[in-house]
Amino acid sequence: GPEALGPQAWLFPGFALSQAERLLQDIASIHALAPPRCMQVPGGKHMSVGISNAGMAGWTSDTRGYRYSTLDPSSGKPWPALPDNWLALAQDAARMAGFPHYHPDMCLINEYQAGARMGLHQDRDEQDLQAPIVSVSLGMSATFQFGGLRRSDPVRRVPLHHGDVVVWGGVDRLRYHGVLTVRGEPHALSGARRLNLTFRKAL
Ligand code: MD3
Ligand code: FE
Repeated sequence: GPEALGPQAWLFPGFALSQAERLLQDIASIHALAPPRCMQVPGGKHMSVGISNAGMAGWTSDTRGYRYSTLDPSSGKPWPALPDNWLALAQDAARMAGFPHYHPDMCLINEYQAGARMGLHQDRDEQDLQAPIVSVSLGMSATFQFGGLRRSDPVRRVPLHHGDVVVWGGVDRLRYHGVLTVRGEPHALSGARRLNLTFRKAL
C-alpha cells in the first residue's frame, strides 16, 4: 500500500502499472514531435538526462539559466499536448495524497539512458509552489534520493520501480532530491532506459 515519505509526500507502489504500456506509447508519440535532449546548464555542462515536455509550457535550460517556455526552443513550435489520460492519472494520484483540486498545466519527461543521473536539486522554477508535483516512474528501476530543505540535510534513498507514482506537496514540495546513476537490468518494455514523468503547475 501507500508509503509516507514525508508529512505530505506519498509513494504509491505500482499505481500506474496497468497503464504503463499506454504511457510508454504516448511518450514515443511525444518524442517524435519533441525529441529528448541533454540540455546545457548555466555552468556550461550538459545534463546526462534527456528532457522533453508536454502541455502548455516546457522546462528548458541553457547557459543563460532555467525557465519555462511555451515554445520548444529546438522546433519553435508549442510543446505536444498533455494527453487526457495523463492528466486523469496525475489527478487520481494527487487526490489519493490529499490534493483534490490539482490542475497541472505541463509534464516534464525525463529519459535516463543507463549511466544517466540527476544531482541533488530543488524544483522552484514553477509559479505555483503550493501545487504538488506528481511523478511516474517507468522502465528501469532507480534509486531516488530525498533530503530536506537545505542541501546539507541528510538524504534518504528510496528505490523507484516501473509503475510507481510519488506525490510531493505542501511542506515536502521544496525538499532537495535527486536520482543516483541508473544501472542494472534493462526493462522488457523500455530497454536500457528509465522514463520519469513529473506533472507540475508551472504557469
Ligand atoms: C520531491 N525528477 O524532473 S521525480 C525533476 O526521477 C526530478 O526524474 C526525478 O527531480 C526523476 O525535477 C525525480 C520525483 C520528484 C520530483 C519533484 C520533486 C520528487 C520531488 C519536488 C520536490 C520534492
Ligand atoms: Fe526535481
